[in-house]
Amino acid sequence: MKLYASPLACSAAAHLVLLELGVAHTIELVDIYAQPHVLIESGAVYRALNRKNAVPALELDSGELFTEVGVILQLLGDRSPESKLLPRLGTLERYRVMEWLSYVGSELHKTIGPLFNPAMPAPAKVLHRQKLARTLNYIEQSLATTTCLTGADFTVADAYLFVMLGWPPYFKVDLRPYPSLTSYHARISQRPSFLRMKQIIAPSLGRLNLPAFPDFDSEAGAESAGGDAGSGRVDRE
Ligand SMILES: N[C@@H](CCC(=O)N[C@@H](CS)C(=O)NCC(=O)O)C(=O)O
Repeated sequence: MKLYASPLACSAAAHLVLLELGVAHTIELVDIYAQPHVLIESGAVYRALNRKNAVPALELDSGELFTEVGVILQLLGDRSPESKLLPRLGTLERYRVMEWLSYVGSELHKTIGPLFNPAMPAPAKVLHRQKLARTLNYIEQSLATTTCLTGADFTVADAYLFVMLGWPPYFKVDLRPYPSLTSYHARISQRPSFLRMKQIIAPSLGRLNLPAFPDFDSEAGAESAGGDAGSGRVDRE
């Protein structure tokens, strides 16, 4: 299967899950900062492949294309039923993971995304930041008693949340007031899948003139991410 992805975008959650599962795959990088969005290798126009013109998109070996982070993560988990990344369909545990996927997608992803948009008026950004604080507070409280979102096991919902938590430093939202989120992010940063993903995406970050994945628990990380965001290469959603 092939994942259409952009190194720092939400598609990183699907990339992370592919690496967690150890499933054979290829990554086709899309420059979502170029207009029109193009495949980095061939220069082909991405919209011709995916009319939504957004990453991620997952192409199965049959040629079928699936979009939407929350669905791609479940599709991947269901194809590796032996893994603990996704409880079986029909179980209450599965609905807990789906509940988090939906919350991260609708309340966090789509609240943070507009903050990247340089055209978003300042008053609207203030409202988004307030909403973001409420959402982060809710997740902070949820993580105070568990190591992962639904308990002890890392699931596809954690992959999604983890990638979203990498974004706030780009627009100078300080996550240090959220100690559970900070230690959660630090723990997941040490997973072999993420360390491997960082190695894989490193060459493309330079090629796309993107900043490194930030360590938001360090002041330097937040500063460098914020500074690079000013270059306009992450001002996109
Ligand atoms: N509803 C989609 C949204 C995906 C999305 O927002 N992708 C962003 C990157 S995080 C993107 O490709 N943006 C490019 C653009 O909007 O031009 C999903 O959940 O997968």
